[in-house]
Amino acid sequence: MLLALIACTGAEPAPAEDPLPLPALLPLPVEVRPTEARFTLPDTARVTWSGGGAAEAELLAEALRPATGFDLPVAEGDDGDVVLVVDPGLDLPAEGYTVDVGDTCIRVEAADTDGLFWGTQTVRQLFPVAVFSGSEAIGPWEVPGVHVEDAPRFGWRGFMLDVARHFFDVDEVKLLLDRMALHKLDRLHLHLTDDQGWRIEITAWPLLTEIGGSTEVGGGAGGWYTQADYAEIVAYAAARHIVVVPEVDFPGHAHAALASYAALNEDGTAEDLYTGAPVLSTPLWLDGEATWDFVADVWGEVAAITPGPWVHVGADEAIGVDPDAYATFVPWLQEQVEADGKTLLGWDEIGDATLSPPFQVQHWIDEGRAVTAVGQGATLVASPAEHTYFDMVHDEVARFGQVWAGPVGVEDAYDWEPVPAALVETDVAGVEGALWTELIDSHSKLDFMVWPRLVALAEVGWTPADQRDWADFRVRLGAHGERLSLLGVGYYASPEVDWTAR
Ligand code: TNX
Repeated sequence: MLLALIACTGAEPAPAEDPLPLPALLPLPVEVRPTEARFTLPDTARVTWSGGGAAEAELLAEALRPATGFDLPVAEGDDGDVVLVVDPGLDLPAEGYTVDVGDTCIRVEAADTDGLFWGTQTVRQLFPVAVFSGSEAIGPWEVPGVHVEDAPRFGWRGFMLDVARHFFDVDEVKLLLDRMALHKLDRLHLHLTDDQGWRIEITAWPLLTEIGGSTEVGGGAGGWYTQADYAEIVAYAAARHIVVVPEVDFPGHAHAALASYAALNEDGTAEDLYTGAPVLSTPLWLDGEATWDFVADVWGEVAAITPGPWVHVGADEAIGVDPDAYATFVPWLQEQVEADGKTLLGWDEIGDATLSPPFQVQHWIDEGRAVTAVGQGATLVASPAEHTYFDMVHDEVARFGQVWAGPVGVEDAYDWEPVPAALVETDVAGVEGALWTELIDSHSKLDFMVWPRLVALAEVGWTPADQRDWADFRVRLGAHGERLSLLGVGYYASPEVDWTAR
């Protein structure tokens, strides 16, 4: 660390000035030590990388160019104004990083490129808020001297978007990924199928998208991702150190599939498309011969286009499914996805089936079932609806949204513990926020429901429990609102927070 400090320190100590105030950092890093130094990004600034991190350096430069108006060339080396270093020999945990701001440079070090990337997100937040402007803004681009040492509490810091009830296109998902990355979130769970829509191309079963993807809640045009679109999302996410987790929800929530193929129906007649908002959860016909081949085909294709290790099989709300059939189907699903090299993830209800580790359970409503699954060797992704369901109404003022687990205020989204009392830290992979979209038919409504609650969730997933403090978070979030505004995020200005820029 001494070396790093020396590397960013000039021969002459900088003249003493009042220290710059430290900008709000979200999620809160593990350790933040202000120093006397002060760095100013010159218009000739270069970003250099060594040992890895070329792509991360380019993304950082891309993020800083619009507001600064600087060229910010990127090159290999360790002599830049912003220096990124990947060194597997460094004694840092997975995804960990250090940032040192000295008088002459900013230095980010990590043992892996995940950590390096998260470090660059901290660097962005250390600049004046105007750096988030999409067009040239007024400097100077001064950064207070600081030493940051940081690593996440949990490896799984996710967000689920339901693209089935209402479809969101590739560009909308990319925008979301950019915003997730800024908050060090690293899993995008796409809920790709439900009663009201089928959103992923399956080449062996083309009517799934042609028919099942042709509409959405309210009867709009719907839409779907071609496999090439999906690959584009996966690659864009990967560049931002986010893993895409696809969900195909069976045996319940299968109405769109049954509307696409007559052969999947017991009476040999395709269902009518469903465009209502209420949960229907039409089940697969598990006695049908075609059904199991169909499911195997779907998972074969979805697994093949998913480089990440996890796939989400849903398995929630299997209303009307015989419990024995459920108990046979879910372990069979596990065999299918394991044959494709993937690890199964499912909602609470999978606690009713007998599964073998490794697998993951996503807890949303029934802690007992989730704990049962953990008893079978699962790790838990914590998404308790009353804290993480961002389709819930914010409060009495905002009104818009679902109410069954709400309201979910910013403090509710922040002030909770992801490890259930019956479990220990290592049972828990992490946390995930969720946006179900029965009511969400536009990107502005998405923004309004997701933000700022997802910022709160990000800190729950990242920051050690004993360092989380609502009163402190509230103040930092109040300053962060200006960044969100500059990024064009239409967040809900909750009255729980004093938004400093408003
Ligand atoms: C419950 S969460 C559901 C979804 C709905 C959501 C609405 C879960 C596994 N199932 O199908 O969209 O509530 O809030």
